[in-house]
Amino acid sequence: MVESTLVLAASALQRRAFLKLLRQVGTLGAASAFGSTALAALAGESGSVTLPFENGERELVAYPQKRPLILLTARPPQLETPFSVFKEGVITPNDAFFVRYHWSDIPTSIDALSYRLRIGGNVNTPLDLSLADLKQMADAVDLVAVNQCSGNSRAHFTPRINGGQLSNGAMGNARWTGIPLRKVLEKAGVKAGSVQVAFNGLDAPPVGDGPDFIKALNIDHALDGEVMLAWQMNGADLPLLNGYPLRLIVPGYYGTYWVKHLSDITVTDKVFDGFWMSKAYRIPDNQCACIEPEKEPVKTTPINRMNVRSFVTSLTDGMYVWNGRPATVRGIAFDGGYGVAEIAFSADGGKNWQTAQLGKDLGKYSFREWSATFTPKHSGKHELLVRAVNRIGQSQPLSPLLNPDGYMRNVVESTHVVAV
Ligand SMILES: Nc1nc2c(c(=O)[nH]1)N[C@H]1C(S)=C(S)[C@@H](COP(=O)(O)O)O[C@H]1N2
Ligand SMILES: [Mo]
Repeated sequence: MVESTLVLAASALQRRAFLKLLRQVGTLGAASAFGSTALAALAGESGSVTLPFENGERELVAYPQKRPLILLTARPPQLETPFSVFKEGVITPNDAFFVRYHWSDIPTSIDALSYRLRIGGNVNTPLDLSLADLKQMADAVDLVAVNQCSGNSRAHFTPRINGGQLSNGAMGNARWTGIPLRKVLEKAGVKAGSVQVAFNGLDAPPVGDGPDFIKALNIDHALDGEVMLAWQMNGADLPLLNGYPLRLIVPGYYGTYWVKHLSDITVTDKVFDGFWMSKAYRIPDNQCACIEPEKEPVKTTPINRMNVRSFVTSLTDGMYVWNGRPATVRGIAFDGGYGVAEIAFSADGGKNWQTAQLGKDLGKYSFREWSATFTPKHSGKHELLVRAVNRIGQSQPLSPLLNPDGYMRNVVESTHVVAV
């Protein structure tokens, strides 16, 4: 008892220190370029956090246009959003949005005037477009959508799974502005017999190191009118680290397809077989995308639509609530684009469930806020569980589903609070 109280006190202190840090450090100016200085030198260090798993100590580092974020790697920059950001609101601020890259050779300065997007391959008229051309091509459209890394939450698996040891902050929800990819493909004229469309950005592997990061979508998907070329995020230019000046938005799909600093779109007449499609980012080709521990899947398929998830955001492990008084718990839920239909909340580790109240609907690709009220009937620990169901009846497992890369974690999350 004494021991657990001490642990709680320590984590509360850490949390306070952490919040203080977040308040202290303002955001940097909205520059569209870092200049030529090494990125690492520009990143200001601002303390540290301990994430709730083994070897969870991380530095908080402020990169240009970013508030201090959780540093996973510096070369290339991989930054995670501190989970407390998700309780600020349903839209993730640009300066708090996570950052993921594969190769260290990333653009540190992009001139918006000389920037070009090339469309080629199996098309009638190859195009070479400026940002201004793109903005004139069609009416701009707006869409609120979640971008989540396939490996979000990977570090919460036990035993450990190889790959970036991410907590739950490799996701974010933003309002994206741009034009439908379809408009550009129609202008170029997709030839009959086209199979896929491949997307490349301005970043590259260091010489001799490996395959360029190129992703592909099936032709029907690319032409569905929802996949977007976006130049704005939450009403401002994309931050450089989130893909300035243009990125692909693939609503409902894992972030791996959301290619940043988009430079080349290539229509193909066969399935694109680059490394990042044919070897990496693949999941077991079955209903659950899962497999027993230590086993290798017989057949795999490219990772695709996100599964359904939900989180408590207003309370974290070890926080206190008043015994005998109603406490309102808030959180977020999302899925791969069917939309969240219902959220079940339990305050007693899953013995009893109640239906949570859903918040404002910002569209089927957005985070959806929810809230539920419970009154602790005894002092001490209470285990809060939350489980979302989407509009096609998909839900979250009570124990984690496994695949070799630790992708798509969506186990029912549990938060322990203490009634006093
Ligand atoms: N050009 C480029 N685009 C990229 C990547 C990359 O390495 N290079 N990584 C992808 C992956 S795996 C993810 S999860 C998202 C993350 O988007 P963000 O960095 O804006 O959060 O970007 C995607 N787009
Ligand atoms: Mo990712």
